[in-house]
Amino acid sequence: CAQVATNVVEQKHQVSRLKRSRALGSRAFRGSTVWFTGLSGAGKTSIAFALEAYLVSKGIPAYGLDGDNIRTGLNKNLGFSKEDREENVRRVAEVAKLFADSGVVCLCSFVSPFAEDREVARRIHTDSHLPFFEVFIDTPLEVCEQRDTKGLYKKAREGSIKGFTGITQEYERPEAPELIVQTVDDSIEESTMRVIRLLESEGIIP
Ligand code: PPS
Ligand code: MG
Repeated sequence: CAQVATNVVEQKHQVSRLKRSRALGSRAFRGSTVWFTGLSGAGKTSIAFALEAYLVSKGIPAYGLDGDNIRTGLNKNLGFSKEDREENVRRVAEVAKLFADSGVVCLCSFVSPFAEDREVARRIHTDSHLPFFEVFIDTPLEVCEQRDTKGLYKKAREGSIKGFTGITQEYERPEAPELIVQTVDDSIEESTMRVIRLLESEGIIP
């Protein structure tokens, strides 16, 4: 068992969430996390980054954390085994919690194929009284594989990528996400609008 820190005591901030939000230019505290899950090629990054652009254009601070990007920095020591994906999601959720606490709408786009790991991400937020919205980008495997924007499905079928989600590793569909987005007949703009409607109905967007 790895060494863990003991004798650690929580240190309380002097600044409230509302005060911090005001310094960011927001009248109200809007800090929250939108967690996009779905197969590779489902549209997570496109929708999350379109939403980021929309929020920022409305003067709402937002920041997108994306699997491909995080895996070249913070999580560059992690691969795609079940254990590494669990740690990937856990670390990102902890970072997202900090963004949300700071008053930013944090947009996380990660395959996050395991329900247990997504539940951990949710708990990390709800334990700190921060809104967490799980958005399932429900694009069928056949469609993702047809698109194959990065050529990864081809490689996975040929056997040169091991443990590829949907091909040689499982994807556990969310059972009770806050929103399901079906991208097949919709444009990126239309899919993004569905998430915007959710955030409006939840009071994150005024
Ligand atoms: S996870 O499951 O949440 O830890 O994955 P994530 O951090 O989102 O990284 C997924 C991106 O990495 C590329 N890639 C793979 N995806 C799935 N399975 C395997 N084995 C794999 N190997 C590399 C791929 O570009 C994923 O990005 P998206 O945007 O989902 O296609
Ligand atoms: Mg992506």
